[in-house]
This record gives sequence, structure tokens and C-alpha cells, in this order.
Amino acid sequence: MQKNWKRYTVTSALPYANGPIHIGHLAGVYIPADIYVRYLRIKGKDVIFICGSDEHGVPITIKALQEKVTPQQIVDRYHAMIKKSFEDFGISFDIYSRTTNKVHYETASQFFKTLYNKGIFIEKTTEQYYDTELNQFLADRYIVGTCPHCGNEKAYGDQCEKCGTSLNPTDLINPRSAISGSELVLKETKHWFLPLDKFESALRKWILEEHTEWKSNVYGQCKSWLDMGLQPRAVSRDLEWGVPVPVEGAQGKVLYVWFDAPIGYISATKELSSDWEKYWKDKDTCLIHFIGKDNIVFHCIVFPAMLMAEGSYILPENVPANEFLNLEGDKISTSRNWAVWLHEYLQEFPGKQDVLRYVLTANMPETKDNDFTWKDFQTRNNSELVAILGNFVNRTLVLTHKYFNGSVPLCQDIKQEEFEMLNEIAQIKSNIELNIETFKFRDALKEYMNIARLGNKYLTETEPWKLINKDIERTKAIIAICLEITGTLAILGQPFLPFTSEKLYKMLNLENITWDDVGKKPIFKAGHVVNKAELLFDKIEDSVIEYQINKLKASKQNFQNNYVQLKNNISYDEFAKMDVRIATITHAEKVPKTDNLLKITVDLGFEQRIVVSGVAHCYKPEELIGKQVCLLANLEPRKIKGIESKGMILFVENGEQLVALSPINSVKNGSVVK
Ligand code: B3M
Ligand code: ZN
Repeated sequence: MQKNWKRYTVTSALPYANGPIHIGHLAGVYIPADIYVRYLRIKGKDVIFICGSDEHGVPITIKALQEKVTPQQIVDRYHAMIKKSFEDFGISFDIYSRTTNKVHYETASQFFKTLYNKGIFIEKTTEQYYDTELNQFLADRYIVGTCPHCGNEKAYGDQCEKCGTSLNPTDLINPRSAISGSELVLKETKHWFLPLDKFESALRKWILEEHTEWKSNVYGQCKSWLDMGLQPRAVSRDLEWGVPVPVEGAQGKVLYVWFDAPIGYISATKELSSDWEKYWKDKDTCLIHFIGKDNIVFHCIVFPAMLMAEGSYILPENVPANEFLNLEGDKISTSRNWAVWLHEYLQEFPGKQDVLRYVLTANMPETKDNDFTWKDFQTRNNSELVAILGNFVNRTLVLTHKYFNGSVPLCQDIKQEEFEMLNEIAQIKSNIELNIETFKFRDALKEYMNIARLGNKYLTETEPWKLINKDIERTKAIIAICLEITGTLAILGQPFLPFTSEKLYKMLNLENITWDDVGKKPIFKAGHVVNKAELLFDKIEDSVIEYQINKLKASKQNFQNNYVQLKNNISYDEFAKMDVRIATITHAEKVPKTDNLLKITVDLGFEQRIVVSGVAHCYKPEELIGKQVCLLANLEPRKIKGIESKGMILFVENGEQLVALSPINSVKNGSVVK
């Protein structure tokens, strides 16, 4: 440990609550952070481990629009799912919060107001595209048009995904709304800008001079951002979903998600501890941000500039960002379902969290992108975890029970080379410590496994089974030494393999021994009784791996057949909440001043309902009269163009067309769809 810090605040990037998490998240951010924090705790440090769901931002509102639900419903679904996945994998946060919490709104608003009142922001009025049908400004991602570089007609306002050019919305030819399809008009709008240029020299000094020890991938990216020169950056957006801008004249404007999200670390700390300020304002606190490389600019430039501007906060001591993990040679992609989702992994490999933690640590993309393959997963499980670590522990415990009834023998006959081996293990422990403290987790894990390799080699070479009947003292010494090594593996394995360590502690009846004791005093006293061996790891067969590889191929195929991806499983209880009824359409008319909306009256038997549906491009009003349709009758009513729409008529997507769903026989209105 470098400076003797009084305490540690460790944060890990707040995952967007718009989808489940996958192995890339674990390898990039959450396993390194968890190893580091578990180590600090074992060393007796005062440390808090902070995370939570990032619940604002355009991707969430896009998903809500796609699914015709509210953004809150999206974040509620995925916040719960993500939180459970982290718990299942032993990512040991002290708090996993969320940025739609009240305390976050208060904290983010107050932070903005402090900067606003200090006159930090530049207020600028610019022209932005406005959707006259929806009556709202559109974020870049909601604007589509023709790319001026390659002619792609579905380029977005921030980037053309075909040729990769980054764009401004005003670069697009024939820009239109990606939501309503309507033409757009340019309208003036005011936003607040953080003058990053004003903090450029302070940031340059802080990073390039005072933190030359940062990882080269982080240091290098910061240097190139600083060398390009920093520009003022808008910290507000014309959106409904987000933390409202807390000043006069900011109606319909929210904080830019990357302004509010990092403040989520602070608000989560407030939730965790009334003593939160010492973790964010005391110079003796070491603040560490674990993130992926795509978040470096926000954690090393934007957020530190915000903290400098506010004036009372400490700055991060280190930001050990990892690179990306690929999957079977291809980028992990949510939209292409090219991922290993944590919730699915646990269904298919129950109880094997540590196998995945081990493989992802061994392949951690610490300095460059790396690849996860199912073959490597199987090989590391079978030839490292089973054949080395599991095998050594198992043989040691089996022999201890076979020769000494499970009791640790008195060891009186240690040879010089055995002392040397135990010293080598003590040295390995120091290497593990140094590697963890300098964020080299792959190397730390390799060192850890060298202890198991040494144990395995020692047991194989000394062959106690050949000595037991002719030299009991030597047999006692060998078994006692193997138990010491097994105990060392239990204690030093805690940051990496928490589930396995817990099993080992139970098998060895380990207690009252600390990390620091290892290598300084014997772990076991003669006569200590250990329990029977349990299998720590079992072999993974080829068929299991083939299934996983075929599953990935199928999702690639699926995507290529452009089936709409299946949504995540829901419970029967969730399905049962929906109340779908049969109703007859008795009247339909176009909604004035709209291209695609019909105001439809349906007869539910027990009542008449008005529903607004976007199907004018598929049906003339008169075509619908008398038709029986399926109505989601208990959907929260919504105001659409001033009309209260109560429910949703179900249509099937058929390419660009929408086809009404109708029972094949006519039934009584109000009948329940099961
Ligand atoms: N929500 C995650 C990402 O960019 C982003 C991190 C916020 S940390 C304050 O994938
Ligand atoms: Zn293009």
C-alpha cells in the first residue's frame, strides 16, 4: 500500500438499467473492483464499496418507447435484475443504489445549484431540432436522416452506424423524427455548459504530473483528450426523463445523464452512511473509480472538473479502467444477443460462480481487449481448477483422514527444502499483495495458483502413501505441510474465489487466523480436526461447451434472420397481471393534425372505451367498424394528443404493417383472453 490512507471509497461504474448484465461488465469493472475491496477489508481497512443503477439517459427512454411502457417500468425491471446478478456473483457492494432515488435527485440538484450559484456555467442558446408532432426537442439519437458521407438513410443525429462518422444533427440530409417520423424544425433552446476549458491546466497538472502512475491506457487517453484541448460541454438536455434542471427557465430540461450519474456515487454514499462526507471530502480518503475504458473521459476529465468547480471534494487517487472483453472473437453486443448473460449463466452453471470469476480474472482485459471463449472456460476449469487446486485440496484432506483420522499431525521433521518451499510461498503472498494493490489482478491470480501448483508438486514428489508404513514422522511432516498450504489457499483465495474460500474454511474448520498471519505463524495446531473433503470443482464436459457455442451461433443466426429478439423470461405472476379482453370496435376516426393516430371506440360489453392507436397507416377508420379485437384493458390510461386512451388494442407487427389480433370465432364482448 503506498500512502497510509485512513479510509477508501471504491466506486464501480453505475450500469445503465436498460438491460441485463453480461460477462463483459464483470471482467471490465465489477470483478476487479470486488477483488480489490475484498482484499482491503481482509487487511482491516475502512473501505466502502459503492454502486447502483444508472437510470436516466436516452437508451432507457428509447427502450421504453420500443416496448410502449414508461421509463420507470424499464428501470424497475432491470434494476432488480442487475442487483440480483451482482448478489449472485458475490460482488460485495456496501450499497447498490439507483439514480431515480429521491436522495439522488436532491444531491444532483444541489450539486448543479452550487455550480450555478458560483457562476461556473456558461448559458448558451442554440438551435435544436424540434418534433412538432410530439411537441418536444429531440436528443441526437432520436433524429434520423441521410448521412452526408455515405448516403445511409438511417443515420442518427450523433453518428452514422454504416460509415462510423460522428455527426451533428444539422449535418443530416432530410432529418426527421425517429419517433413520430415527422419532419423537424429548428427551434432555439437554452442550455448550461460546463467550461471544461477553464479546468484544462488544473486537470493537466493533476493527471499528467501528479498521477504518472496511472495505468498507461488511462493516462494515454487523458493525455490525448487534454492535448486536443477541452471545450465547454452541455450538462442539460431537452428531455422529460431525468433530474430536472433546478433553476428558473428550465422547464422541460433535465441534467445530462453524465452530469448526474457520477454524482450517484455521492448520493449512494449518503444513503449508506450519515458520515458520508469523510468518504468524499477528507484528504486522507483514497477515492478509486473502477470503470471500463469508454468511461475514462467522464471519470478523469468531466467529473473531476465538476468536483474541482464545487470545491469541497477530493479527487480520485486512481481510475484503473479496464479495456473490453470480446466473446468468441466478436464484440459483445446486447442488440445482437451476442453475450453471456449472468442470469442465464447461473441457470446453466448453477453453483459455478467462482469458475466464471476465475476465468474472467485470468483473462481480464487490463491493458488490452481480450477474448472469452467457451473452450478456454472449459480448459481452465478442468486443467486448473479441477486438476490443480481441487485435486491438491482433495488429496490432502483424504490422506489426513486416511492416515490421521482428520487430525492435523504433529510436525517435527521438516527438511531444509521444505523450509525453502514455505518461504517461497510467503514470497508469493507478498507478490499477490503488491499485484492487487497495483490493480494487476491477472498476475495476482497467477501467483495464487502457483501456491496450488507448488502444493501439488510437493505431494506428488514426496509420495506419503509410500512412507506411511515405514516412516511415520516424515508422513506426519508432509501431511502437516500440505495442510498448511491448503489453509493458505483458503485464506489468500478470498478476494478471487469467495465461494470456494468459504467452502474451504468450512472443510478446514478454519477460524481466528488472519491474512497477515499467513507465512508468519502456523495456520494449524497439531490435533486440529479438519472435515471430510468435498469436491470444490467438477469437470465440464465437451457436450456442455458445444451447447453454449451452438446457442451463440443460434443467436447470431436469429439476429441475421432478423427475428425480433425474445424478451427476457417473466414469471407467471407477472403475466397474470395483464387483463386482456375481447371488444368490438363501434367507431373510429382520425385524430386531427396527426399522420398516424386513430381514435377508436370499443364496446367491452360492460363499458365503452376510447383507445388511441397508431394504425392509420394500416387501416381506414371504416375498415375497423364491427371488428372484434384484443384489448389490454388494465393498462394505465395515457393522454395522447389530449385524448385519454384507456387500454391498448393488440396488433401484430408484420413488416411495416400492423395487423389487428382477432378471435377466430366471434365471442361475447368482455371475454377474458387467457
Ligand atoms: N452508466 C455505464 C456505461 O457507460 C454508465 C456508467 C455511469 S458511472 C457514473 O456503460
Ligand atoms: Zn455514413
